[in-house]
Order: sequence, then C-alpha cells, then structure tokens
Amino acid sequence: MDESEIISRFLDHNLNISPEAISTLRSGEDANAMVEAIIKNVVSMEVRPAVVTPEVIGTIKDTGINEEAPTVLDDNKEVVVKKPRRRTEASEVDSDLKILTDRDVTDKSFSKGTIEGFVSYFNDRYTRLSKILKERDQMKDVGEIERTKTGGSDGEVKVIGMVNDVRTTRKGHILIQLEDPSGTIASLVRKQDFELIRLTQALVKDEVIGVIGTMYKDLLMVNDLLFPDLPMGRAPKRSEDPVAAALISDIHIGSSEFIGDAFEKFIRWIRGELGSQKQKELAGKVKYLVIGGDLVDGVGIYPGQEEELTIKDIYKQYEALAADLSRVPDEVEIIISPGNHDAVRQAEPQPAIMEEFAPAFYEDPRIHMVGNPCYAQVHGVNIVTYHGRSLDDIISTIPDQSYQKPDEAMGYILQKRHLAPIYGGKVPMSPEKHDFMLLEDPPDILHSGHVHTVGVRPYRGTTIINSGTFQSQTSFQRKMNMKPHPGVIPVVDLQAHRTTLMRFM
Ligand code: D5M
Ligand code: FE
Ligand code: ZN
Repeated sequence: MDESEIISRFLDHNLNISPEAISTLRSGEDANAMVEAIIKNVVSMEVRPAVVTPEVIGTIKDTGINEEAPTVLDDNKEVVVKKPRRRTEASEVDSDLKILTDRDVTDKSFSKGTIEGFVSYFNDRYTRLSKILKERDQMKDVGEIERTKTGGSDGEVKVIGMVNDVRTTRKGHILIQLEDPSGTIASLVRKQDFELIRLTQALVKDEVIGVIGTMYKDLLMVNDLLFPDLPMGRAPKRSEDPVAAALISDIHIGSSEFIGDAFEKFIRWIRGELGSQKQKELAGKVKYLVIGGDLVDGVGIYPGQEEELTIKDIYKQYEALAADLSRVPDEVEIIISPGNHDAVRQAEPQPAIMEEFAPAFYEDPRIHMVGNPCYAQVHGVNIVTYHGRSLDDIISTIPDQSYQKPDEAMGYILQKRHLAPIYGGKVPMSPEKHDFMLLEDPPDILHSGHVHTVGVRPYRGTTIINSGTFQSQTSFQRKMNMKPHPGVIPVVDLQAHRTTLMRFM
C-alpha cells in the first residue's frame, strides 16, 4: 500500500493520520488488514483522536478489537490412539466466579401487578437513580420539585425527576415533563441551545435525569441536563489470571434457520480442535462461556412458528443443546441466562430457565443457571448479562439508532443506568419491589444479544458487547430488512481486557 492510498482510506472515514503512523503501518506485515483494523477501532472510540498517531496504533494493538477467522488445520482423519491430556492456560487456573444472587430475580419474584406494586416499583427506581445523580457535584443541593415551584426564587434551581413526557413545541423548543415524589414540573429547553437540544434527542420516557435551570413563572428554563451515566476516567477491572470469556447468545436451536455448522465449528474451536496456533491458544484461555438468552427457538413464541421449527418439542430443543454443551472442555464454567424464546416467563426480570424443561443443565456442575439480567463477578471483572429486549425500544425511539450498531444503542443503557429505561414499550415488565434492571455499579463488561447483530465498543471504561446469533435471517427479519451477523463470537481476554471476534461462518 502506498502512502496516498493509506491517507485516502483514513479520509474516507473522516480521519487524519500522521506521517509517522503511515510509516508504522507500511513497515508492518499485511498493511491492508492493519489499516482496516485500525480504522474500525478508531471509528468505534468514544472520543476519536484528532490525528491517528503511532501511539494511537500502539494503544489499539494493546487493548483494541481484533478479528479472527479460524482455518481448519486438522481434519481428524487419522485414528488417535494415545492422546495426552490437553493442557491449557484455563485448565491450570482455579475458577473464580461469583453470581450476585441478591441481584437475581430467580426465586425472588413477589410482584402481584397491583397498583401499589407499580408505585413501589417506580419509587425504588426513582430513589436509587436519584442517589446516583446526587453523587455528582453539580447535583449536591438538589431540591424537591414542589418546593422549587412554590419557592418563586429568581436564582438557580436543581431538580431530579422521572421523565413523564417529552415534546417539541410549535416554536421548536423542547418541553420536558418531570416528576418526583413531591409533584411535577414543566421544563423547557430553548431551541437555540443546540448542545442541550442534542442531549434531549436521547431522552426517553421513564428515565431519571437531573435538571439545572431558572424559574420563569411556573416553567423551569433548562440550563443544564444530566444523565446518571457512568463516571469519566474509570478503568475496567482486569483479571490477574490469564483467562478469557466467550460471550454468545441467540443460538435458537430448533429453528430451521439455526446454523448448525457454525455452532459445531465454535464447539470444535473451544475444544482446541480448530484454528491457527494463536486461535487455539485463545481457545485454551477460555474458562467461561456466557450464554445471554434465546438458547432455543422455543414453541408458541409467535403465530405460525411451528412451520419454521426443525425440532418442535421444547424438551428436545434443550436436549440437543445439552448434548453440544457436554462437549465443551471440563474446565469451562457455563453461565446460562434466558431470553424471550426460553422456557420461562417473558416478563423481565426473568428467572432462570426452569429445571422441568432443561434437567440436563441442572445436573451438570459446570452449568450455572441464572436469571435475566445476571450480575456476575469473574476473576474480579464485573460482567452484566442482559438479553437485550429493550434494545428494540431504544432503537425505535432514539434518533439515528439502528440494528446494525447495537453497541451504540447499548450505550444508552449505560447513560441511563437502566437495562430497560422505557416502561411499557415492547418489553413486558414485572414491577418488582426492587428494580433488578437498574445498574447500581458500573459494569466492566455489558453483554447483550437479542438483536442478532454483533457490536463492540468501549464506553467510559466499560466494554459494550452484543454477541450476535447462530440463526440466519428469518422471514420476519427479511420483511423488516434486519440483517443478522450469524456465527461471530466475541471472546474477551479478561486479563488484557481485549476483545477478539471469532468468525465461524
Ligand atoms: O428477536 C430477534 C430480533 O428480531 C429482535 O430485534 C426482535 C426482532 N423480532 C423478531 N420477531 C419479532 C416480532 N414478531 N415482532 C417484533 N420484533 C421481532 P428474537 O427474540 O430472537 O425473536
Ligand atoms: Fe434471539
Ligand atoms: Zn430475543
């Protein structure tokens, strides 16, 4: 690749590259692939560097995303009589997995769906999110909405409220109705405040925000708007041991669109039977396999599903998956969280898949059956797994969101510190006394699925990952022009905090 070609490739993505970085790229092997990888990583950065320098390239090489497609090296044609025990890094390390069961709804759902139930659910959501907002310096002296209104002060007012409604006025200003336990207030963002108007684009009903402004009659004129968000300058926790986690979801066993070949390749790779030396080494580090829901296609999930099933019995669907998982190496701990196609209630938070439907999972000591969402600590690294049904609502509500970049939509989950910020959208929700979907602590890894596309991006110290699917495009998705990314698996080295995308198609 010559210099002008490299410059123009970067310019195609509105990126500038320094002459030193060009020489770095040209001197390495396979400059072409490197240029692609660097562009992809820089584009996904939360704060893009003004110029791509050798330092930027170095950082990406250390912590960025890389991609691997395994090549078949051995065909297993010869009969192996004696086979030494496979010694992998993962088999030398003790498991260190903690499921935070007090944050898991399994065996803890007491919701009766009464009015009182909704009131206490929203109170819990408001109280805990406002606590996160109050930790911010700007929000320290926040007041109650009702007092702010009647106080009639000319000075600055600060409130924390749940968003009841957002609308554009005839003159193009944005009017936000906020509510706290004391009352409601109308707040106005003036159309000429471009930066604030941009922030209001991300507002959704039922999220909790902080507003700073001044009263004009009974209208709060907004000067600043704060999301609970993640703190800045936080580094993700890393494992001290050389272990990795493979994150998958949406296998959809039983569906006629389930891609058995790709799943078989994945199982063979994790067994160390497939791939280059480097890819086998990564497989050898995998000590955790996290499955984020939609393990099977289920039955009776949508009208006419039966015609699209190759396994029509849900027990047999789980049996087929259990047979595959039994071939995962012994040292791998498997965490199973449900999705909307699994054999458990649809309302979120969802308890673990019931033993009645998947007894084999309950018999295997390596398999950990958890709810959706699941909060886990793996070698000190906080991993939140949430199937991701709320992404349908986020993508259809917030401007510029699409199924092709699920990681960007997942960023709003972190900004709002809530896995399902919009109540009463497409996500059926169970109003528990305690809001299990609220992100009390910043996760190191946020893992979702559901939308069947893959996306990875860093966001304020958290790595956001959507783990795609093993199901090819369904007739429904064809109608909706949704293009899945089947057979792509994110694998996170928990020591280096580095994600590799393994491609099995
Ligand atoms: O959903 C996979 C993706 O397809 C997810 O983004 C929702 C969308 N989907 C699939 N079926 C439907 C229906 N019937 N209505 C609306 N959206 C749908 P999965 O959970 O794997 O079915
Ligand atoms: Fe799915
Ligand atoms: Zn789903």
